[in-house]
Amino acid sequence: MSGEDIFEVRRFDQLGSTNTHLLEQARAGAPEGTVVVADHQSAGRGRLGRRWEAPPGTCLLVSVLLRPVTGPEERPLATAAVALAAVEACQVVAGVSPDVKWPNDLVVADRKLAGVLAEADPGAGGGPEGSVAVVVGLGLNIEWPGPPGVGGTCLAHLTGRSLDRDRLLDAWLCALAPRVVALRSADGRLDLAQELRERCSTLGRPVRVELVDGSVVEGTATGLSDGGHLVVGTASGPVVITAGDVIHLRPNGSTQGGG
Ligand code: BT5
Repeated sequence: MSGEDIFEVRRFDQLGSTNTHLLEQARAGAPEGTVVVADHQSAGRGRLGRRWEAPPGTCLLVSVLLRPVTGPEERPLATAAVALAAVEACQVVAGVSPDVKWPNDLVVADRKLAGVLAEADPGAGGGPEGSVAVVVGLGLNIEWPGPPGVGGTCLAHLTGRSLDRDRLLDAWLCALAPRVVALRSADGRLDLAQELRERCSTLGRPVRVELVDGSVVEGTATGLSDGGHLVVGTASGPVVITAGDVIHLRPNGSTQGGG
């Protein structure tokens, strides 16, 4: 079975941002499982107003519309479902096994291979009662390692060969399908959280977490909650992080790469 038997895939040569486009479609009533893919984005977005950049045709730029019934406390698991499906697609198509750097990066040897952006729109109903639209976008570098200075990498550099974007898209959709089902049940969400723990290279590391309000938490990443939040052990006890930029520190406290 191909991924396009499971998801409704809409393809574009160019969009501002696949996430922005799909959020608009969600407001217009698009169903769960709608997928938007573009060869190029003129205004690709990262978190907190940052940019996602990629020359045309070099990156898998794709977003999926989910309508989870869960509350915001479990929303990180939607990011995890997309990231873990991307890990599996890289393994199947490229023989590359990235780690997940909490909350939203795929990394190989601490270099950023992909980023995930989840955005909720409570105004875009239309799904099961109590659900909101959550659009989750993935940018996966295939031929270009990202802008200079960001410490990125791409599958072509990691494998020494060029890879077919459509095969990666199809492998990602096939890997995503069971994880979207998992998001719908309490047991499935526990399984996703456990899979994330097993893949997450942040766990066990000394970290500095920069929170959205500008404050900083430093300590050791000791665990992930069942909702996918990061637990950092600090001098004053454990702190649960719901959102932030994680910098992996070397044991002597120097940095190893940021968001
Ligand atoms: C992310 O944000 O990593 C989320 C990126 C999500 C992109 C996808 S593409 C499809 C969908 N549609 C969108 O508009 N977005 C999603 P964040 O953690 O904030 O990281 C952003 C930072 O990553 C930037 O500030 C740069 O430092 C770096 N960066 C930008 N482009 C990159 C690339 N191609 N490869 C590696 N790093 C990059």
